Amino acid sequence: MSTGQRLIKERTERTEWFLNDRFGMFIHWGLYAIPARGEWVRSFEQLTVEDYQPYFEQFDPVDYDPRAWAKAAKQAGMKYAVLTAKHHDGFCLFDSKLTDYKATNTKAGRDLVAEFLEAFRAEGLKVGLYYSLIDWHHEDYPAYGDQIHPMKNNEQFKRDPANFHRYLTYMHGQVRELLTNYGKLDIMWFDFSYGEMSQETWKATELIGMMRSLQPHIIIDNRLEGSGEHGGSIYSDEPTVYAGDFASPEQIIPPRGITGADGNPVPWEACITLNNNWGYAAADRQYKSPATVIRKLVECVSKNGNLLLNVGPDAKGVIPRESLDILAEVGDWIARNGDSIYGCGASELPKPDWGRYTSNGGKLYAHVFEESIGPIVLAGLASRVKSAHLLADGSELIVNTPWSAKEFKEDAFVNFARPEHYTYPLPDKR
Ligand code: JFZ
Repeated sequence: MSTGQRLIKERTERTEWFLNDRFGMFIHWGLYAIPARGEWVRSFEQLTVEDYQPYFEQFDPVDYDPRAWAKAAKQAGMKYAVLTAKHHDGFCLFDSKLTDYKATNTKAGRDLVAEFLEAFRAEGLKVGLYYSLIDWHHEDYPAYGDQIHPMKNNEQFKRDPANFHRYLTYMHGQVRELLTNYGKLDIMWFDFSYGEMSQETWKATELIGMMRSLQPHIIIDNRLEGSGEHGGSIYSDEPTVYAGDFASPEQIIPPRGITGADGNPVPWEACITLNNNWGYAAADRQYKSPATVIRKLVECVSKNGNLLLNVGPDAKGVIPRESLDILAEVGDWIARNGDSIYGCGASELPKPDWGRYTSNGGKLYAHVFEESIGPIVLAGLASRVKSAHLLADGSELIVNTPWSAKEFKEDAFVNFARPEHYTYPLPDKR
């Protein structure tokens, strides 16, 4: 067995639970919840360290109750959650010994990561942490190239890249803290690589070696390597050790899922926001409807992928009401239809006209997205459909060929007596 084959085999074993669970909660939370203009505010508005400091002084999440977050996630049907332990602004929600720029030194006065982990584990969810490779606060993090980041004129632009090794010691040290002091972590979500800032610039082989020795089972995203066109060796049949366990398409669902060079599916997880921001953005009211979220979840599963759906709690620590309402409706649907999501993946059939299929090998789930004008057609399945039922209530659906469709001999026809008898009644009140 080649090294690449061994790495792919290990990846397959590690990601088994992940591909079964399918649906998780992403949580972007930090000082940026106070300006409430998204987590990139420091960069986009070219704020200096001093400009940003008041948010550190003000940070006081009096309503932070991770047990309420965990309940909302669980009721939404989510099986795991990933919290920003540190985002690009460098502020740590955890009690790192390696910096003073942390929640314990704010009015919060406590380790917010530890409380998050405890609360989510208590609800039976798997837990992950997002850790930003980029750090706008650390004095040894070098300036950005100017191709993607509007950081020119910022004081950080003058930093000396010769001291980058000190940042690497810090970054590796913090990852070691997270993997040592917080019990079993299921996911580590690094973000992100760009240009030269990727792969061994992060001392990625060493980092992964340390991580695997501390927590061999942990699954890691693919952003220690580049993203986008340099999507990384996770797609190849000879991945690097730091290629990651899953690909992380952002704000997009891959058109055809993701297949590796060996023809086998590559684990992936689309990360998607509920409105148009990751961090809390008070003015952003453009929330997706529950029906859209459900259909996007189905789309991910129908392409062998996961959905990591983001919430951005506010400065007090509260998940926005709009987000909670959407999650509640999604959860309502999953409570009745979860068998078509968990443990399911792509069916071998082409996408049907009226919606999507998911399958767990034994059963085929027909997700009817369109209003039907008659029976839905299961193209090519004439001799294969033994019976059909509504998943939500178990009621029988009649499979027969209408008189006007006798010539379509390859196909099966499933009847719906009334519109509300669609396989999956989708809430669409928005
Ligand atoms: C990154 C973060 O910058 C963002 O704040 C959020 O955390 C998201 C989940 O991940 O978003 C990216 C990452 C890479 C690119 C653009 C946005 N890129 O390579 O252009």
